Amino acid sequence: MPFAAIDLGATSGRVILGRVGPDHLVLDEVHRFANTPVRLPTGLHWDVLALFRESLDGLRLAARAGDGVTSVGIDSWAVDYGLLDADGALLGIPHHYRDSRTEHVADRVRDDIGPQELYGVTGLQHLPFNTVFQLAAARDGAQFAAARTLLMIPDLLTHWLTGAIGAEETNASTTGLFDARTATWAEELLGRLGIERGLLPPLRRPGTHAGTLLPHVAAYTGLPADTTVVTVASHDTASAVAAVPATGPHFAYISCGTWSLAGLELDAPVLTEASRLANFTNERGIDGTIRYLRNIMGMWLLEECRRTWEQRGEGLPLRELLAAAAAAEPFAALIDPDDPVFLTPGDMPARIRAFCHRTGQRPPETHGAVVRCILESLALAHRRTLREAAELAGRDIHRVHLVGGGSRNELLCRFTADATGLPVVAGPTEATALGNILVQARAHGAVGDGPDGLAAMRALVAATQPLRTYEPAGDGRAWDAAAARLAEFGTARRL
Ligand code: LRH
Repeated sequence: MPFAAIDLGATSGRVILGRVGPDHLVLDEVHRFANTPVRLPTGLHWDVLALFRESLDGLRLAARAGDGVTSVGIDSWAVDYGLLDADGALLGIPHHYRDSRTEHVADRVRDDIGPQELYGVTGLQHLPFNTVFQLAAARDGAQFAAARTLLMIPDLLTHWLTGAIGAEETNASTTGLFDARTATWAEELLGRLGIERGLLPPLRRPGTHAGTLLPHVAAYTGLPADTTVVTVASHDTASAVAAVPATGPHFAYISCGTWSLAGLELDAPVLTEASRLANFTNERGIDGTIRYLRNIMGMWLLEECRRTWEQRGEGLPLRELLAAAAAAEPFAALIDPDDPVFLTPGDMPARIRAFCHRTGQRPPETHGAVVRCILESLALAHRRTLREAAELAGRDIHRVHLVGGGSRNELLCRFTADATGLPVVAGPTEATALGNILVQARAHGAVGDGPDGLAAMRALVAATQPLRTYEPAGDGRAWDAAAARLAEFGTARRL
């Protein structure tokens, strides 16, 4: 059966057609487009209309691809939202989470609700751009006053495709307004934050039907009007984790793209003070699972370096950069990827050099040395995060699944295996789209349902997608020494 996934990432979007049967799972990317944020006097925004138009064009291509489209599912990055007025019109242009307007807002919210209490209910890691802080920044504005409905980005697109209103729960769990213990909106907190309960739509679970296409959407795309939009795990990371080809409980995952999301899959949230202080999050996965993880700055560091170099006419193809990194001196310079100085867009090589200066290291000069510094530092951050997660959750890790675009980066996979001392299974690259498609397929009975439905989905991924295992090798003691060096930098405040 064919299913269409609209998969929106922070730098690009895709429409992917997935064909699923009992023993096959084949993806066909029918449309890819850039996701380019736009800076306006009001800050950094997403071009949501362009994203919607490109999604429609992708669906149109999917409709023509030959064997039809059983249903459509949408996932995107988390935390960002659009506001609708009483007539259902979009108020303003959704902000990008990397916009700086939330910079000091968290402190204000903390004055109203203490961080312990906030964590005890939501279990959410502190990130300056969590929806709760974005809303606090927006609260005194004219748009917020007129707002009647808040829709997360995939829910907004679902609304524009179908007219339906709802809040998908894996993405709702990234807002800071969701109760991790009960999987409902955190009603009591809302009142104290000055957020009307009615602003938040009813929650919906992955695997349920959101609605059917509006007539003008069906006419434009060429899809039948009774085509359903299935609610998938609309937070891209939740979709990616659903497609991790793991068996048993003793695995960790790293969903590695713009961000590295590294952690464990648990049955219940960990809401301890130690967990809060280590800044682990308890986001919702499919089937009521908990994604116990921490955000690591990820390939963003490399992407921003490449953007800076390209602007200066010094750009090199990724292959050449990675070859230069492989040949560069090991552990010459290290950064803490979780230092907030790396969060916002801008001259990344300069910020990396400044970090090295500040910590008494010789700054990397060549492109190869910068890339080596990034990849070794990311591998060390993977190690630190997974070890802390294992300890805080009381769960042994026997292997690491590294999925997403970063799984194509051999050097990063090898460094991660060496740094963690664990086998790293790399792939699938398209984990997010696979998770999106598999949840749709399951809703249509095309993969095993029932209590072990998630295991059946993962078994299908393992049986059909190319995977590569990196056994830990190299000099373990050199990685231990590098980890100790990183620990000494004492980054004042992590993400
Ligand atoms: C990854 C991601 C991540 C969020 C961030 C905003 O794309 O969804 O899980 O923390 O974007």
